[in-house]
Amino acid sequence: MNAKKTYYITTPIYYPSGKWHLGHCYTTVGCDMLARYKRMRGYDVFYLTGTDEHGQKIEKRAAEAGVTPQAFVDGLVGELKDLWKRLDISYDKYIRTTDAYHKAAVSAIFDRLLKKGDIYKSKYSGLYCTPCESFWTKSQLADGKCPDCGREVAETEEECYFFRLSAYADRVKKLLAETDFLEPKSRVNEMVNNFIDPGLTDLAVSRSSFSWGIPVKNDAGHVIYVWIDALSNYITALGYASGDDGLFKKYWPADLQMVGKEIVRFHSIIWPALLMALELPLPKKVCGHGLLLLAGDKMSKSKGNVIDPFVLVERYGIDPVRYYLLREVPFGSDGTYSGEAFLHLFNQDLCNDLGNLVKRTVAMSLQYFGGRVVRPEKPDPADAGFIAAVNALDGKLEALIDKLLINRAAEEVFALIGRANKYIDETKPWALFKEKDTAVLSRVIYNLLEALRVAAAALLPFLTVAPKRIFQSLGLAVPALFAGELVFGKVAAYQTTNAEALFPRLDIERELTFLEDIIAKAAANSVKPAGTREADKQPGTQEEKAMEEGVITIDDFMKVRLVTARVLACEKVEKSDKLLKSTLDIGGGETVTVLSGIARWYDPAELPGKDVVLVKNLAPRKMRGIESQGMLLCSSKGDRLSLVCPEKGAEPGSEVR
Ligand code: ME8
Repeated sequence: MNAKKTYYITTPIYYPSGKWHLGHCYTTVGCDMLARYKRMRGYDVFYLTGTDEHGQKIEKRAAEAGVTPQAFVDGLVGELKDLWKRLDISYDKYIRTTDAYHKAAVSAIFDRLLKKGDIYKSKYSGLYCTPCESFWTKSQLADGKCPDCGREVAETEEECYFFRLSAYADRVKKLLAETDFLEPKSRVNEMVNNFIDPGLTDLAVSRSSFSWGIPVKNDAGHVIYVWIDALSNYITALGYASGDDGLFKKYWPADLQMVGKEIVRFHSIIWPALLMALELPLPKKVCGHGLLLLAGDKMSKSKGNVIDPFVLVERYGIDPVRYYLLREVPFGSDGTYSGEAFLHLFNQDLCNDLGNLVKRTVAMSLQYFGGRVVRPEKPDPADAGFIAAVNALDGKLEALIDKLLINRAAEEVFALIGRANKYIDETKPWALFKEKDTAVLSRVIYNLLEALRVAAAALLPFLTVAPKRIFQSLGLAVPALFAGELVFGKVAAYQTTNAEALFPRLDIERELTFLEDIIAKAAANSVKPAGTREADKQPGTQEEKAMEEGVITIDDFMKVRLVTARVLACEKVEKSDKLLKSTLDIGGGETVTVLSGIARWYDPAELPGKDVVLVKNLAPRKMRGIESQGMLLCSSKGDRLSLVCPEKGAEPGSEVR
């Protein structure tokens, strides 16, 4: 019997140094979809993820938190594993670089390269960036600062070990320029022009300024550079250099190593050079995807501009979060997170398109045939187009996933769902029922059930909850493989059961407010980089204690700019039951537009001429496509709401204190 083809897929191993965010989920959910997809295509998949737990940054964070580095990373790793559980991530192994087997293997790898002469000891004098743990030459600096993080570098001289990266420059260049090793292609030029052509110098691969790392054997005071430690995880996880390398023999080289674009340099230059030095086969493909941005900036732990995935999953469920990550941003490009886009996909694709198709199809099968719907003797030629659309999905999926176009693949499944909904409108089963045209009606419902079944099967790698519920409603077992599944006409007879609503429709305005609050809360709770005033503040001061109790300082209060404003015009916002749009005179010849959720309490006609109080320096926010440039103050209790107005009226633009 032929052994199954293997497929080894990896995510980067993440730094447990701060809050986990939606950016980490982006890579992990993307790889999870691919792993599930390949399993369903019959591959023997090994999906690896994990954490990169050594280095100066983590040592420092732990010291700031007053715990040992091990205790610090243990806490964050626990949270990450919990997150992956909540997102149904089907990894086969989770590697921690603090695992004993990994440390021993990295030590052996270092030793081997030392013996071979690919690692040697020398003196380094140059410029060092502490947060990035990187040495730079003067010509590599950007405006005199670290080219990676933009921070100050310091003149350093120390003894350290070097990896002979320069010796592999030509082979690495050939690999990048002449093969499909690195995707997307746009990243190849970036690597060759910016890093290889200017000259690859040997890489300093030990550090002596801190101790949280894997020690260099027989040389106290030196630890192995965090990137050598981290990159090796992809082979140590399979048992390389451990004496038990069965998995390594089976799965290496990796089929796909997915990373964010900011670490492509490490994975497409240092990593292949290291493997060449170890005389090991190279991964078949490294893919550098784009980043998830928030308001144009990279979502990142240190900036605190993050979306908390725990909150999203808790409120909306696993499927909507997975769907958003897989559908919204084309792999390769950057994409900006938007609450509006998330909610739109929820209501439009999941609730309207998928939810309705399931509900209508299953309900009709029950109402018209008590759930028993049998395959027609032979299909009607009139249905040929519809059947062809169902059968075409298989090939489309395969071609798109081959090119890692996950979002396009999701689009194709939803195109079929849309086609099936349209088929209901075209065939009008309720009219056929009225006319007692049972044969045609049965054929139509069978066609719909088959389209739904194929779509649900195709969705299994993307969503992990809804497709299973659909199979239950269809009275079928959930398929483990695609083989023979994505074909129209497979089921001879259906016996459907009740279909509950899969995705309840969301109130967009309410949910937008909720989603914006998450961002505000994350920013307020973000870890401040060491060295900032906030991070240096001693806990336990009177000010700190007051803040913990929800008290604000006068400085905090003075940050809010409250002014009086006169309502010039007011109207209802189209398609909204809650919002009024007011044009306000704020003095000095300036006007602003403000949206307020007060339509239940005020008729737009009663507002013009009123003096009100405006929060003037609130960040603008778009609702229903209109930008609101502030907020009106209102008092509210229970069901009562009233605008706050200066008792004697006030000149527009008067300060409120
Ligand atoms: O770089 N958008 O760890 P890290 C999309 N330990 N993906 C994002 C993202 C965002 N805004 N933010 C993070 C490290 N990621 C090293 C890796 S591998 C041998 C060592 C994802 O915690 C993306 O995959 O900074 C990115 O490359 C990775 O998290 C960086 O995670």
